[in-house]
Amino acid sequence: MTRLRRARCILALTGSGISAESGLPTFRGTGGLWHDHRVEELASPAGFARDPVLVWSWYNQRLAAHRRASPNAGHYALAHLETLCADFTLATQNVDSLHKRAGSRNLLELHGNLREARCSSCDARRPLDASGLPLDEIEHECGGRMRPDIVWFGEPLPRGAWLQAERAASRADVILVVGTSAVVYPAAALATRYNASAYVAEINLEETPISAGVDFVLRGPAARELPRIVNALSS
Ligand code: BJW
Repeated sequence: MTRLRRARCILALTGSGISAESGLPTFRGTGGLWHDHRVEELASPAGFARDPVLVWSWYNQRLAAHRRASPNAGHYALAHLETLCADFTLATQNVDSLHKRAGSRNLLELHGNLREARCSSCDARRPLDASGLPLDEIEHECGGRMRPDIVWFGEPLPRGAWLQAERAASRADVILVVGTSAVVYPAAALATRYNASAYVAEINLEETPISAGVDFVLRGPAARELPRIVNALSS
């Protein structure tokens, strides 16, 4: 807590676990499959080329769930923490927009978001409402295909967001790693590979590949642990 209180620069890295208490499923582990398809099959350019209707069905269903969900106490605690720290960056792997809806401002959506679809050929964009993209509108008039505006396996992260995240990791005094299995790169590298002197705290229900190397571990749900930390800081 002292390290966090004294921190001049904080980076928070979040994954799907922070949205679990908003009712959204995580990717891996129990319930991390969708109709017997692995995430890697659905969230990849090859998977999209093979079966765009299947992939859009998955994203449309997820988008509807995102819109029904509300930010939880963990999302709000990070938005509040940002107001207490002059140099605060939130890098999320999530595409559910819950951090944005909770009021986080210096937010880097490393894996994109589901607010828009874009054409894989001409880059035309269209906003997505709660029902997502109609399956008969996947084919775009230019001959390309509309795809979700998110980052699939094998694709580079948005350059600007990634550079800002790298810089925030390099200068951070404290790095909070929340609700991520820390197996997907390059996002996971932000936790441990950019700054040997940062104090790294992990908040997760389970052990992850980075647990043994971090400075502090809180084994509990993010929606409980984050408000506890932030309330203690602001009291
Ligand atoms: C709770 C909780 C509660 C539950 N409270 N906690 C070999 C080595 C290293 C890298 C590679 C490699 N082979 C291939 C790669 C690269 C690849 C990669 O990392 N693969 C690994 C899986 C091996 N990475 C990429 O391809 C990336 N791009 C890239 O590297 O580009 C290079 C390039 C450069 C230049 C040109 C071209 C290319 C892109 C990665 C994109 C990932 N995309 C996805 C899907 C898209 C978005 C979407 O559909 O939503 O992003 S995959 C999926 O995993 C999604 C997530 O954002 C991401 C991370 O998952 P997350 O959030 O951590 O979820 P889970 O389920 O894994 O974990 C949840 C955690 O929460 C658990 O730990 C629970 O315990 C915890 N929890 N409830 C607190 N209440």
